[in-house]
Amino acid sequence: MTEITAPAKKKIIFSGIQPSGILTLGNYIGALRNWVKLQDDPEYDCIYCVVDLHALTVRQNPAELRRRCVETLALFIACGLDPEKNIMYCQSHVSGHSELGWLLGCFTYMGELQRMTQFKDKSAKHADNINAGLFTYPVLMAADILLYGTDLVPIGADQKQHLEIARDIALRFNNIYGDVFTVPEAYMGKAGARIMSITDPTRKMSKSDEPNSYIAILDKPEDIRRKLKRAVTDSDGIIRYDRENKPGVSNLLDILAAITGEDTDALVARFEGKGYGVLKDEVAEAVIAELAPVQERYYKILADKPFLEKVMQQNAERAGKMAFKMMSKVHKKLGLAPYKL
Ligand code: ATP
Ligand code: LTN
Repeated sequence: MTEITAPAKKKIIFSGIQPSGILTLGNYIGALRNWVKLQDDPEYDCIYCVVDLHALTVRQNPAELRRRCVETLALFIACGLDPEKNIMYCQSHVSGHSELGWLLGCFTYMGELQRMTQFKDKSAKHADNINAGLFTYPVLMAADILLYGTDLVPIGADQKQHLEIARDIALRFNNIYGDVFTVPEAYMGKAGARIMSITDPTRKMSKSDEPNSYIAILDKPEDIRRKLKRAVTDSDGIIRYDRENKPGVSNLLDILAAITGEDTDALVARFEGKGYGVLKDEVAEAVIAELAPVQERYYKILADKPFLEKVMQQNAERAGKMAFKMMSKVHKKLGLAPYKL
């Protein structure tokens, strides 16, 4: 007799990117490229979010923010994410994110948030606007993740600390109320989890920094060549992988390794006896070739506003239904009065 078993439940993947600037090569290598790899894995259902509410922790120009949300979604698709296979939408279109953010804030300690390096970095950078949102940023991120029963969160190394808090909050909540949230795990690519700034290779490449410090996914070939020619290195002239003492050269090797799939040791051997100029040229050409098809698709997709609108609305609806289920469960567990008595 054949036994009939229920189909295994797929694991949920969730990740987000802020529409706080033009997406960088760091976002591409550290996040987007891994998302594309995951979409074809039959084990997972993937949810990718433009986290516009998070971007508000830093003052934004309204017209620019509105435009960037749509552009970011277009870029997701241009990078190879299929809107039929994945749920892709804007965070502010699903109210469950903010609602769960509030509720989880009541299960998060001040001391936990005070330890966050991103909070310390951003407070130093925006000393005139150290708002409470900047402080509770990780709680909203935890809400994003826990809202969907997420199993796996593809992120760059800079977000590891935030994921830890999301796990701690989930465990704390589950300890009190039973099994409500899935405790998520981080998923980090082997190479390129931390791409550094090209003008200061001791800091991570970041889209809200000064444009010469990053390579944007949409940069023109001549700009990529110019920026990489000026990339800060060191004066000893030897190509060697040593993140601590040679952060600039190591960053270039990391970028090349992430794009070509070669490992950094093999690259060092291949560049033996060569100068930094040769390395910079090769990195520039590899980056240009990698980004060219993305750029070509991007401008076509961006021109098709009805398509983008449909993707945005349909996907927000799908996400909204999942979020509603979780919110109902959370309300019940917490003892919030039901709408119908
Ligand atoms: P901002 O500068 O506005 O803080 P950001 O450029 O750091 O933004 P986010 O939108 O915060 O980018 O991050 C989106 C995703 O990209 C996250 O998973 C993050 O870990 C990853 N990421 C961002 N910068 C890098 C980087 N330099 N190297 C690798 N991954 C990165
Ligand atoms: N905090 C992240 C962006 C982000 C995110 C998320 C990433 C917001 N919500 C949920 C993964 C899962 C950042 O600053 N890079």
